Amino acid sequence: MVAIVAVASACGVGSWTVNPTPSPVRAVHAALLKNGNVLLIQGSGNDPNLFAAGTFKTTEWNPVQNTFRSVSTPYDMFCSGHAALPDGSLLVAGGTAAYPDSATGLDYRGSNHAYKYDVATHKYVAVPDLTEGHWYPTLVNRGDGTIVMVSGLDQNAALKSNAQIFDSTAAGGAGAWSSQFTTASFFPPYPALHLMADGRYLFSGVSTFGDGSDDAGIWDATANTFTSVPGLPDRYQRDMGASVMLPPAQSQRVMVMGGGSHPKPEVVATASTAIIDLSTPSPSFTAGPDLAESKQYVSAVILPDRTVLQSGGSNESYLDRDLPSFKYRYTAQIFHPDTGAWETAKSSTVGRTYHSEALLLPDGRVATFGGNASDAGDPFEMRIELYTPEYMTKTRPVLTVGTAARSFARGGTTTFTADQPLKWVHIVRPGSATHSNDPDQRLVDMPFTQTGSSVTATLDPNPNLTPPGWYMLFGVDTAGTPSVATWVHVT
Ligand SMILES: [Cu+2]
Repeated sequence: MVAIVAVASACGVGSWTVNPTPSPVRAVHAALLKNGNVLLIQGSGNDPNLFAAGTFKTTEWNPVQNTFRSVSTPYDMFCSGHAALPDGSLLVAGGTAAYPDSATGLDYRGSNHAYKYDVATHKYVAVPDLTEGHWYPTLVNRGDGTIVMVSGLDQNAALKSNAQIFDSTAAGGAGAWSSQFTTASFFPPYPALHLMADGRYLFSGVSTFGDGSDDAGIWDATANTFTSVPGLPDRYQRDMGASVMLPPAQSQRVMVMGGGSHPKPEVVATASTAIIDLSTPSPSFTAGPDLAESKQYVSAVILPDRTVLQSGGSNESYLDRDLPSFKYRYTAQIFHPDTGAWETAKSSTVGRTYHSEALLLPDGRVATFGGNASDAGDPFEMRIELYTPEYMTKTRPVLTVGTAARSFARGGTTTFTADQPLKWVHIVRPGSATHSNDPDQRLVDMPFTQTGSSVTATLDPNPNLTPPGWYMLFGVDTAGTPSVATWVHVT
């Protein structure tokens, strides 16, 4: 392992800025849309009184203008799952049908509703209901543009590992769910699933409220078969750790970071990480370099210079937040997949725990949102804090991408101009995050040729590397500085 040379003072690289305007809604869910705005979904926002009143909220934040658009929210999307569809609309499924009921002793009950958020009209559009309720389901793309929805508490508050597959092109574009099936291996709520190049999924062992008893492994959603993978360290401390496919996706490596054991306050978080190389015949986890501090509720975000930012979290369950032992984790680090080393980033100033998220923005900054209970003493963290990486301060390469070049197929090419010689061209899937879970996040390398300013880049023909949809196209110059994003549509 190569030690990375410190490139800044001990306080770390980059900078953090608290957005002058807090979010008008509790950001339990955050998804970057193809128009560059961020959809922040509260639903009832973990407030039983709002649930009882039928008060469900969503806002669409424009990070350039710093404006918020209130969005009518048709059901309680609190603790739903979500993933972008091929046309860029956001599929939202499941959520909350009822809060815990002390009279019956029932836990949260899952909603069976599903909608898609239409980016052009800023409205939720109904799609068919799920067969049963799902509270804490994971939604993740497949190479054919369908979406797998799996796990969660059902309408009777029973934890089930049932799956359905949504095809947005079925029924004349109205969409349809497949019949429900039970997954070959049990998946805990919000399982971290990563689409592999061969079309199967890695379940990395990270989840929300999973106790570690369910093996990490590889799931074939078509044949519904499962093969365990060995070697995940601290498997009983991966609750709300982070799990990310390292850039570029062609390397087929997934990294697990941190985690705890909510709601067991006696189990503190881990600082350990692990990496699995899915391109090998019998993949297994190997230990990676520790985080600077133990943390659960950690977020991991792919940056457009092919590194990964980790931020947020706490040393133990947020339920302990009033105990002297509880500590927010403000440290942030950048992982360099090429050297396998962490670089120290500037620490954040806002604490983030349960129900917090982080997303890459098209300009290359990272926006962080949400968290139950804030370090300012409020019941929910409404502040938005932005991380500005070092590359934002550099002269950045400028890509000029014509309209026709903004749509291409898997196996196809796109031609545009760049004002600098480039080192890399790649596309990044917009984030769709909740509970440290962002399963579709990926950066896909596009091999290219450059003659003067003219660049022609090719997208790998394998559909499983690049599920169809909207992506951010970046070029990176020979100094490692990325351009800002141009939105492209992959068909
Ligand atoms: Cu939750």
